[in-house]
Amino acid sequence: TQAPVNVTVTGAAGQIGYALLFRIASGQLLGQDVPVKLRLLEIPQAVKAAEGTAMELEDGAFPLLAGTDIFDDPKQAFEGTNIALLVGARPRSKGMERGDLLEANGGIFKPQGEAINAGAADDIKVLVVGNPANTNALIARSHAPDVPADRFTAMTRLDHNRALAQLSKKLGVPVTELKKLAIWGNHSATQYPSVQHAEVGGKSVDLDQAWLENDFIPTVAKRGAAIIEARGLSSAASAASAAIDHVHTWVNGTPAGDWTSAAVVSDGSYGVPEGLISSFPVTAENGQYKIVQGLEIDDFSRARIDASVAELVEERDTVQKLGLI
Ligand code: NAX
Repeated sequence: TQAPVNVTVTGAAGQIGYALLFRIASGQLLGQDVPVKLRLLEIPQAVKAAEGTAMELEDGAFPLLAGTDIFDDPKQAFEGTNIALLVGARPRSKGMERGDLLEANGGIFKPQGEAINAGAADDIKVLVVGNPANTNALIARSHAPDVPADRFTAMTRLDHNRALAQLSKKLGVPVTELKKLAIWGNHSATQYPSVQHAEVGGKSVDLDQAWLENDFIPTVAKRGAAIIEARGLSSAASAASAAIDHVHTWVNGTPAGDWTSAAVVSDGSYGVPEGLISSFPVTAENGQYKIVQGLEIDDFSRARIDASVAELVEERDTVQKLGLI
């Protein structure tokens, strides 16, 4: 039998953690034949709550769960880890400026990057969920110089799934009929959900530009705020589900003739400055995400991509000034 895969989850006592851990334990992250060992990282004040979640994990008697360990030290939590889901982050509190937010998160993602560099397994794959996800990933990555850059990703799969769901509803077709949607740029309100290359039942689709601009794009980009408004809490189960999808696709690949979306380190493709962690249409093969190449970008898309990438550049410049990268 296979040795368990080590999966580290940070922010394990939070609401995404609560939805995520049980799906990992049940085999949905890596497959029904892959045992997993969970390594939970929390801040000291939340370790007790994480212990409660670990008790419930035990009570699930999951056949694939080889054990759960809890840490409040990143060095230990990332020791030997194969997959790291960086969920815990510092939320924006009232009156907090953007720079303060980036600085507070730098205090989390810098030591985590260093710990990954020092102790993670050679095949480490990192997904950053905690916001601001793209720039947090950039910070972690810049402190892990020995880890190949393409192992650091940030999550825009939730945005991708939201886009699929909205288009499916609009066209009255199941999501399985939709292909080649893409999220570009930052996981923020500036993101660009693109249907420029979308296919429905194998054919390109002609959508009303007014609907795209006034309905589809803002609905997808502001969905997080709408969930908070309705639920009184931010998206959690859907975010956990997207994190599962992101890693599952990374490991198992994308189906032929389709792609998905992920924020990955830019190689300069489509004019996105090299080194930025920006969302692109991506395929996965042999455990590697690759930016889909050679797509024609129309003027509308160009302007939207540039606007979101400009925000990422600004975030990068801010963390650079703060000495975080
Ligand atoms: P919660 O506040 O419920 O949980 C966060 C947990 O992280 C807490 O238990 C906290 O103790 C822990 N934590 C804080 N600092 C830590 C550190 N240094 N090491 C380890 N753990 C630490 O938030 P939750 O709703 O679970 O959301 C987590 C993050 O996901 C937030 O930053 C949120 O903004 C982000 N999201 C990202 C999404 C995406 O698509 N990329 C969508 C959903 C979500 O909004």
